Amino acid sequence: MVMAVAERRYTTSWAMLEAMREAGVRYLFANLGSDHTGIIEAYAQARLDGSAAALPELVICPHEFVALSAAQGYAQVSGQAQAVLVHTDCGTQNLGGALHNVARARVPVLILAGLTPATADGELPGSRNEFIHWLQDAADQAGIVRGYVKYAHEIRTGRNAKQLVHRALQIARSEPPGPVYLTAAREVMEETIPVQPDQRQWWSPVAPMALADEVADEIATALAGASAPLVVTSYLGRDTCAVTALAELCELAAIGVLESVPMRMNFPADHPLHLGYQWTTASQNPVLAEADVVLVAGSDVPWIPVTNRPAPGARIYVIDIDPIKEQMPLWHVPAAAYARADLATALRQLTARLRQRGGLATGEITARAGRLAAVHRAQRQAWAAAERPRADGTITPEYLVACVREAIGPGALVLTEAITNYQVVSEHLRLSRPGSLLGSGGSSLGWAGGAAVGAKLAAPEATVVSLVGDGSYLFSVPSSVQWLARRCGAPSLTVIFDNLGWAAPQMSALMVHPSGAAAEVGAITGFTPEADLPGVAAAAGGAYAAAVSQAAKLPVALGLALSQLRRGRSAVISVHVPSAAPPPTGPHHPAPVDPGQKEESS
Ligand SMILES: Cc1ncc(C[n+]2csc(CCOP(=O)(O)OP(=O)(O)O)c2C)c(N)n1
Ligand SMILES: [Mg+2]
Repeated sequence: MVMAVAERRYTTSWAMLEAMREAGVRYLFANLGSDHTGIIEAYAQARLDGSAAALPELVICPHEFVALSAAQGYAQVSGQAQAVLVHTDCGTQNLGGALHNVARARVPVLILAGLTPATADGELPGSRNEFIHWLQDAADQAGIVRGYVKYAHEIRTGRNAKQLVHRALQIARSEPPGPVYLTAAREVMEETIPVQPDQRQWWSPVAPMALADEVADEIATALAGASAPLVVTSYLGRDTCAVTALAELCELAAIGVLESVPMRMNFPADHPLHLGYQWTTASQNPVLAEADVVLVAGSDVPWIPVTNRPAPGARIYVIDIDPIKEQMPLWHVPAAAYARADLATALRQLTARLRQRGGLATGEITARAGRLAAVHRAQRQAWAAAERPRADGTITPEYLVACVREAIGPGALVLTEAITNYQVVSEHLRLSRPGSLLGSGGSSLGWAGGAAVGAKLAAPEATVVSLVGDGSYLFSVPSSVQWLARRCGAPSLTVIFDNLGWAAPQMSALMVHPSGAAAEVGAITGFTPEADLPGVAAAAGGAYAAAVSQAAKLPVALGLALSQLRRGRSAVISVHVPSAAPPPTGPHHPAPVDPGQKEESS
């Protein structure tokens, strides 16, 4: 019997998907619903007539938070905007904190959501025919995301669907990049329309912006005249060219670099001008205190003023594509000038200005470079001394990071969501390769799970390694993540810093109430009874799962996990480490948990 080939229709759904592909969207990370009938038909049609390459590849994601985190990870690695398809109303809500991360990290992602059908009596193809179509009629669906997206709009007719997809992606990709949100009712996505031509050449993102001449002059003059110039950066390394440009500038004028809340590899850890890292600081950083000219180049949190800030007389400059953080209600750095510019371009301008004007005192610069190199070396020596387990074999976070560093080598791509161990990860990983580090850019925990899948899809040759807290691991929806990783052949290694709970909120309480009830009682934020965290990954995605508590077993355990990874299987290894939160001062604390009880692998 000959099967009838389905009638080929050119629909709004097809046009939207085709436009995404034209704009360089490789993957559509999707969680589907009754609003997506036109999309499902388009993908099925593409399979029937062998035209799947005209559309983004459909990646089915069992959870929207994971879908958006995967799109973020892919875009962070590749620089190419990706797309996410979610259900109307509740599907949009389930994006949750992943949207905050994408917005804060300034990552280009197009989110497409359905709207419940706009007609109820069969007036148009796609009209309401299921009970949920009434329940999912949200009064202001875009209102769910409006505070986080650069652009939100409804596609009201298929006739300009391509135009709107390209426009949304142009806005998403233009600096500072970010998420955009498009919606369309089911009837609109079902509409048959005339074929829409390829429009890709008309929608490039806005070209990079340079410093105005007088601003470049002012900053170059300040740097040239400084006796202790310092660059502070958090995310300059999202453009790997900016890392090279920064090194050139700093070497020319012996400028130190301090990474504050580093979400990228911004400056090589082994460069003698690298002067360390700071996250949530409890005391003044001497490097920052000594600076007389501070250039903040790509940072949302260059310091936390209540504990750590530049000296009152220091002259501060801010160069950033987002220099005054319009999206943050309270933000201020007391700068002499704020400039909006592409960082690689601006840094090259400053280097050229310094070269042109000449007159840099060579002897002084050589002497300063020597002094900074000594500070750099002393920091590294102190860090190296901390890289050992306790006498009883307890694995310290420092020792764990050192073992991971030795096991994965310099070529790995590392994702960090290690929370109270962020600082330890920064200091002991010693990353020096541009593009070797990713952070969420925001604060909504669980990003690393989906992001690792997206990162691996973007860099299939890379060894992808996530360093996460146990709480962050559970926030990532690990069942969904691990199923997805196996389904799309994107394995990674996850190392869990398992301190049996949330250390961070306890530390927060102690910072505000150093000798209050929480200090006396101890952590009420612990996870007991203990869950089999790696077991979740084994069950959902066939991952290699192991738990380690004894230092002597750690290198072998990491080696086994990596050998599984090389064979294409994800691995999740939970490592018991002490909590960063201090022990209770009083007798009222819960019974201590022995982290050494469990030691197994599967
Ligand atoms: C989605 C989300 N919910 C809650 C928080 C608040 N929060 C910040 S840190 C933290 C605990 C993280 O635990 P874990 O990953 O185990 O790291 P640890 O604090 O133990 O180092 C929580 C709950 C958050 N940042 N994001
Ligand atoms: Mg924890």
